[in-house]
Amino acid sequence: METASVPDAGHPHPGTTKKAARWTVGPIRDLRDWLARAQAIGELLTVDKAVDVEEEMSAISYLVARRTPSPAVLFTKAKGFDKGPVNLRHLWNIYGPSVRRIALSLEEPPDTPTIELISRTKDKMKRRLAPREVKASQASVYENTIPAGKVDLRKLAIPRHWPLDGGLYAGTGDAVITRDPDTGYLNVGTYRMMVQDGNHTGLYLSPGKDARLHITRAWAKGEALPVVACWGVDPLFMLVGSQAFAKNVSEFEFAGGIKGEPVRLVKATQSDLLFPADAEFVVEGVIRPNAMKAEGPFGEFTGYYGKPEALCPLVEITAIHHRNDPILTNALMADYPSCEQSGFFSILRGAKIWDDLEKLGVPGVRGVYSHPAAAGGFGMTIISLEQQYAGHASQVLSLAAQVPGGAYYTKWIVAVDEDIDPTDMDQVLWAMATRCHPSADIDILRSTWSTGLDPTQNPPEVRPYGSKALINACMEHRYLPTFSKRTKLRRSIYDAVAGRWGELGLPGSVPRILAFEDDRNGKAPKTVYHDEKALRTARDLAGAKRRKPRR
Ligand SMILES: Cc1cc2nc3c(=O)[nH]c(=O)nc-3n(C[C@H](O)[C@H](O)[C@H](O)COP(=O)(O)O)c2cc1C
Ligand SMILES: [Mn+2]
Repeated sequence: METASVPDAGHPHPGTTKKAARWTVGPIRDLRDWLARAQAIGELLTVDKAVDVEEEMSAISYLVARRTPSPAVLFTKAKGFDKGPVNLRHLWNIYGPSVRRIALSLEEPPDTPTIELISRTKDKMKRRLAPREVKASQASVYENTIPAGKVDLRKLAIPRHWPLDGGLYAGTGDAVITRDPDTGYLNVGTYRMMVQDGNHTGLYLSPGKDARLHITRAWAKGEALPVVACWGVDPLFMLVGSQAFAKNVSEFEFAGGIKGEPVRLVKATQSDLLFPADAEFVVEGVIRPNAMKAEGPFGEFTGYYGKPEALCPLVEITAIHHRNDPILTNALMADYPSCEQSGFFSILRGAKIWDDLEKLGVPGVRGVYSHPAAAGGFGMTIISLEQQYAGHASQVLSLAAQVPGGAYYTKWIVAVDEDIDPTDMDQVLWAMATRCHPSADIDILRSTWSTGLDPTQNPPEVRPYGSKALINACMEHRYLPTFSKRTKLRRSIYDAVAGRWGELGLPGSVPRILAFEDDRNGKAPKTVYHDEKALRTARDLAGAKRRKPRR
């Protein structure tokens, strides 16, 4: 690895010299602050040698994501662009598979255990803070402006991600801001933008995505829709911009809630939109009524090229603003683990679904996980649940499959009991193999919210409709009192062994265990109420089964 050099942290925080304690110094201000902190926890690699933006940077991102540890990579030189009008730098593998960098953005200690991080994020999602508007003079993004007549995207170092992509993609790890034409709230969405010519880009939007709904309603009134796209920005905005938050509340409020202070926004110059004041590189534009142009294909989160080239809204660029030596934030879509969204979806999406379930007042949820290997975290949701009543698991499965945070794409929804850690696939598979009776415990939902990017439905025209399997891998509720008893260690024995772990020369540290024999002390599980008659019937049935072979 090359040596990592300190990026120019634009706004040093007081007390940031103590490396180990760096994440504790208060809300991250902008991308440069984020980079300094990633560096401080040893997770930033700076490459100063010239690297090609056409396929080379993305290839490095793909490969570095397959290494452990897997640092974020900042390229300071794009090959062939040393004389370009803007000295664009490029950040790749922003989070990659690193839960530590995700924790950093969530303003949590880098070594927080995964399930704990999901739980804290879920709680933070309940906290909304309205953004704070600052003056243009206080916004570092206005260090440089390129007016409409001078914009030429072809002179900028804009990457090609995959060999068969339909073009160069400038916005990927981005934050695209639009205003709802009816309610006026500001949406932040992470959407890809392909260069179409010197001053136009595409804006790809799957059905049901908020900016697409805004465009549709603006066009219905015969109006153009203004847009601001931050192509280089504090990656927290990608975290919130890629979750399905309520359609009438700004993601900026959730970003503030996560930061613990309002985000600083500045007014655009060509519209009344607001965007992060310390963004690196920002494009203002307008989507005129019915302006569409063929876009794609693009190597997607599924690990496939999404679908053939198709019409998509066209953005006419009306101004560009950028900091000095701006940094473009790039997000590679790929198979696991190289898909930029995989790692952070496993935290944010699980947290969002959990939050949605809590808002509905569903009890007993102990954890929710979107497994990163399942199509960038979109493909599978696992819910750990303390069953409290008949039908509880089935209710949770149906809701988790359809709540706003979890409905899009997801194909596999799995419920497990509370003694299973949903972030540990080995435990989940054990539950699926021992507590699920496929002929009785799997339900299918049809014609659900999905995307043309799903390769499994053909021909492509029918692709937007998905389907979902609800897999109940909880112990069958009806027979909880008599369900085969799991082999568990006695807590006193575990404690004794743990206490002598080192003395006995046992390897590594003591594994964490969730369930002990003494917890339930051989009695019926605490969460189940069965009336005596039902209980007797269950015991009789179980007894009859056991006796059978002896006859
Ligand atoms: C890096 C990245 C790129 C994405 N690109 C797109 C895209 O081009 N089009 C799209 O519809 N969704 C895309 N998504 C998914 C959306 O960001 C996500 O569904 C989000 O909920 C959209 O915001 P909205 O709910 O405000 O519409 C992308 C997600 C990530 C993480
Ligand atoms: Mn939204």
